[in-house]
Amino acid sequence: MQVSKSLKRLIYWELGIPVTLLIIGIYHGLMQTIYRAGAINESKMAGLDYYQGLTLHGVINAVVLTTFFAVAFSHAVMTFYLKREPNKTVSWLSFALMVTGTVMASWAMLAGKASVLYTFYPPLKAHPLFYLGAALLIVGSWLPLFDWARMYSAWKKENPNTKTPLAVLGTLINFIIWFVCTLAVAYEVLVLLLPWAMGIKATINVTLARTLFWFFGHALVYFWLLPAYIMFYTMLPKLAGGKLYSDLAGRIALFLFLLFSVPVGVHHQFSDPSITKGIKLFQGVLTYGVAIPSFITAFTIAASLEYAGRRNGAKGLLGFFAKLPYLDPNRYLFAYMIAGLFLFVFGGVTGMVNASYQLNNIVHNTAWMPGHFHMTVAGPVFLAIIGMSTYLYSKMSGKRVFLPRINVIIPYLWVIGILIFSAGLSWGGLQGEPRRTNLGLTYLNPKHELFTPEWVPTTLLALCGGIIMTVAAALFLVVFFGTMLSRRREEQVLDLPVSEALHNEKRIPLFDTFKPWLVTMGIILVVAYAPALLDASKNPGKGAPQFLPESPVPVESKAAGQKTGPVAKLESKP
Ligand code: HAS
Repeated sequence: MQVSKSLKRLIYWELGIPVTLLIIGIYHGLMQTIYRAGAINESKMAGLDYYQGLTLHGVINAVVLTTFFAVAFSHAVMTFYLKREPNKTVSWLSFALMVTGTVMASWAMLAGKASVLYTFYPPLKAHPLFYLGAALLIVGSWLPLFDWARMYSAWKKENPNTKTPLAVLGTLINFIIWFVCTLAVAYEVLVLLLPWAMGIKATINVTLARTLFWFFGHALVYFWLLPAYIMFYTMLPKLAGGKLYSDLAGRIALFLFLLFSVPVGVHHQFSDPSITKGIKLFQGVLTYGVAIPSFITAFTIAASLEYAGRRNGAKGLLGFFAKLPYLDPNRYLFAYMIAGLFLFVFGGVTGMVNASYQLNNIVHNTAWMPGHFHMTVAGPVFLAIIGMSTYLYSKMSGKRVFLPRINVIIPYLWVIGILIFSAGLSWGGLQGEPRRTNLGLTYLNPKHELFTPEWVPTTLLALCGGIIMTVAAALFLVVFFGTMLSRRREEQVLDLPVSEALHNEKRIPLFDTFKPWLVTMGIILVVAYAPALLDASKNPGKGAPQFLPESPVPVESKAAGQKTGPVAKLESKP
């Protein structure tokens, strides 16, 4: 379909800005693996220190890129399916707020005034502009939801008995989750962090801040994931040459995300002392609930791929795997999606390990954790984002994809990199290798008393994976910007692949309306979170020992001459 110049421009900017920033995000990802492998024994390189780099890496890749993309992609989906455009003023105002917020936060990070990582846990303190910037980015991304709701209700009035298109349903659900979960982080920023960062309040309730953050933080991961799921359900079967196995399965999965995405954040706080065991158990059980829609997705998409493979001539039980268009440059989106799904099998399994209260004790805050999340957010999510960014830009600008054969191998190269990288991290994590630590200064520095040789192979493996990932990401940048710089050769259109459903079940009103789901969501949220927030408010904790960026050992223990960490462990062995 044809769309206005204004919408085209808006989508180009919303895709182009975060992809440009990704250059910084990727550079700092590679630097992480280099520091951690002990190849650098310094606290900074090229004027940027380890924690500053890690903050830039997390904020740009996991927050800025994902949020800008979700808004751009959702504009495209809503316009394409509802055949009407979003309001210009609202969309550009949302864009302006997101850009202003990003500039403010980027300044604070680059100036070294906000090395607080993407979770900005207190007592780490950032410059007020970092918090304000984050708040503006979020508020900017809220605005389109209200406009899309208006577009949707106009469409619904004209089509009262037609099923809401699955992609539209997914988009609205995603942004409702986003709106609800970000209310908590907005409260954390405006009421707790900003007054403290500005010196108006002297102290802060760290546990409450963490609990509010994780109310937002786990739902955030589904806000990242749902655009990819929308692509898997509504585009992948068609690209594979088949049909979506069941439309109803997709609807059920999406509504389950609405119920379970938010009330599970305490599973990030299993080790926090102030929250009682009952709440941890309850949210642990709900965490298994939030895996159900992903299991539904795994079976539905596998069945859709099997159908496609058989249609393409496959025989035998698993022969369909051999009849899918893995390397077709004209259907490169298939490559990005199948590669992401493959990684998500491992991302899902490691997530189930994290969700277990007992196993979590072993892996919490170890390198296992980035191993898990690089197979989720840097797996299906990142691949869907970069593949779709190239696709949307190329279609809407009428420019052909630059280096199409390279483009189709990028996702597989990325998969190889991530598998090696995450294997190193997961292996190291099981041996106690900590996350978020400049290992090159201590544990991976042979001259240091904390040197831990067990982590040499694990960090080297992660370094090898990191180099391959960097090559894949650099190739993506060449393809994306190469496409931007090439000449227009085709008609400029907004066109998305649309999968028909093999089982197109008749419309069931419960799965085509939001009210009962929103009410149930509210009830589960209150039951899961009221006691957690009460606990956190009542028990602020007695305060953590002080750490300095250059050492994983608390200051007091160092002053008292005590050894901690693996050295202490080894010395205490009989
Ligand atoms: Fe997670 C920590 C539990 C999913 C991201 N997670 C994190 C962190 C991040 C993150 C960033 O319970 C770290 C936060 C921090 O900085 O501290 N996670 C889960 C569970 C799931 C899960 C149960 N996580 C995700 C997704 C993420 C993500 C999705 C990003 C997008 N996670 C945890 C827990 C922690 C945690 C604890 C805290 C740990 C701690 O101690 O700090 C589930 O949603 C996973 C369900 C997924 C599945 C997989 C389904 C498989 C599919 C693929 C099918 C493939 C096909 C194709 C059909 C059940 C759909 C096959 C093709 C071939 C060619 C073979």
